[in-house]
Amino acid sequence: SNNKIDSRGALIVLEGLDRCGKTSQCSRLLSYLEELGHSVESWRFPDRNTGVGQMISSYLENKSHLDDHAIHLLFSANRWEKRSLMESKLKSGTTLIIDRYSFSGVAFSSAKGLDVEWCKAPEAGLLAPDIVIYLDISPEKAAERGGYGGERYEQLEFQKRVAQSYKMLRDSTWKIVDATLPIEDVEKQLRQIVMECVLKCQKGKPFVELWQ
Ligand code: NYM
Repeated sequence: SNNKIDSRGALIVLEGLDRCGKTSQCSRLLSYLEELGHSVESWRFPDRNTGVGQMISSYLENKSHLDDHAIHLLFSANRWEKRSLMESKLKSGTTLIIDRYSFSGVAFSSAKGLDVEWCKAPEAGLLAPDIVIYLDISPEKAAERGGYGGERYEQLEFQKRVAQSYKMLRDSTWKIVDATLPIEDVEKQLRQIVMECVLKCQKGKPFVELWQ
């Protein structure tokens, strides 16, 4: 409509099985972008600091029991309670690097047997990531890395089903990165993917919502 460029931050999501290396790659990306002088924050879901997040945390630690549908909706609510802050950060030019998002929500709940379309429904209207980076590792290799804590879902058989669920969620916004490569090689690939995306968003890229 006019020639004003709506520059904004990029919404970058990292996804993958437990122990795929997401969390350390997120913090490496954060320092990389900070060093380049970008305005950037790293977030994670679940955000265990909110009231909803504390209910989720207690469920994951096996300190409480919840119906599979109920916990699914709490994970979703935990994203909805951050939606407006997310949009205003992005609009003000801050890039967000997010450790897990709606794809974890659908992959983990549908791995329990919940209907995929039912799982996607409460995510509709959340901001769609500009890019989803999937750190690809087989469930067996992830398990070999050890350090599965005692949390719910951290079991090989379950992770195999999660991997299958993730596969059907892939679309054109996904970049699949081999997470079994040396950590520096993974980092190098992520830097490239992320910088390209950050520049695109700086030039003005319209927001899209899940799940279209
Ligand atoms: N998880 C995470 C879900 O089941 N649904 C969701 O919507 C999200 C965001 O929580 N095993 C699961 C995946 C993980 C667990 O995540 C806790 P983390 O990254 O270990 O804190």
